[in-house]
Amino acid sequence: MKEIGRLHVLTDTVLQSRFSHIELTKQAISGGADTIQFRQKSGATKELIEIATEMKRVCSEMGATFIVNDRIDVAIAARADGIHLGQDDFPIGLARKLLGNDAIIGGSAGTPEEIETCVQEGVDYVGFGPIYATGSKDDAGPATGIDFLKQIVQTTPVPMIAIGGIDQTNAAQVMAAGAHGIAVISCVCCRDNPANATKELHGILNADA
Ligand code: TZP
Ligand code: MG
Repeated sequence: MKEIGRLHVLTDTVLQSRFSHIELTKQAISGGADTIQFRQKSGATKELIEIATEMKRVCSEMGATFIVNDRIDVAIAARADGIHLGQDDFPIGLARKLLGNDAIIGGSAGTPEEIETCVQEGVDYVGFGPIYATGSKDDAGPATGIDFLKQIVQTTPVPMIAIGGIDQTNAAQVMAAGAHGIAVISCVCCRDNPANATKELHGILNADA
């Protein structure tokens, strides 16, 4: 059975430039992140592969799952554990054929229809949101709200990773709504101390454990 992490940190060097993808990876894992997603929308492919390869090495050494956002070529080259694909990205079914059954494939969805598409195409988890308003993604769409998450989680047959505007103040509420886990950018990457910020989230997610 493929294990899907509960605390996904998406590394970002556009919203902030104090920490590199590698530094964020190390800090987030040391703070308790079980999944790191390399999210970089621009740059030379060769450079993306170099960064991803180092991130994969760090993740393996520190025991975290490594996912690449969007770029299946980079995921393959870096031997990532999986890929996260949006509705208009590389087709999920084709990614499965290329990466095989062991790969973790996540899909983004913001509506029940998009969830259905992801599930039919064979995702291992759905990244659902934005749950709350976010300034980290220009085309994120309207916030779904916590009540809708609560409702949609009941009928979704794969783990739901909630995303969008989630931070240390509302993560408990999101988990209580039935999400399998959370994915975050700014409340870790944009904080002075990403490791401590992750630790706070980890504490919230594991409060009942
Ligand atoms: N997909 C939906 S919302 C979002 C993505 C990548 C941005 C999440 O960033 P933040 O800073 O955690 O709101
Ligand atoms: Mg995408």
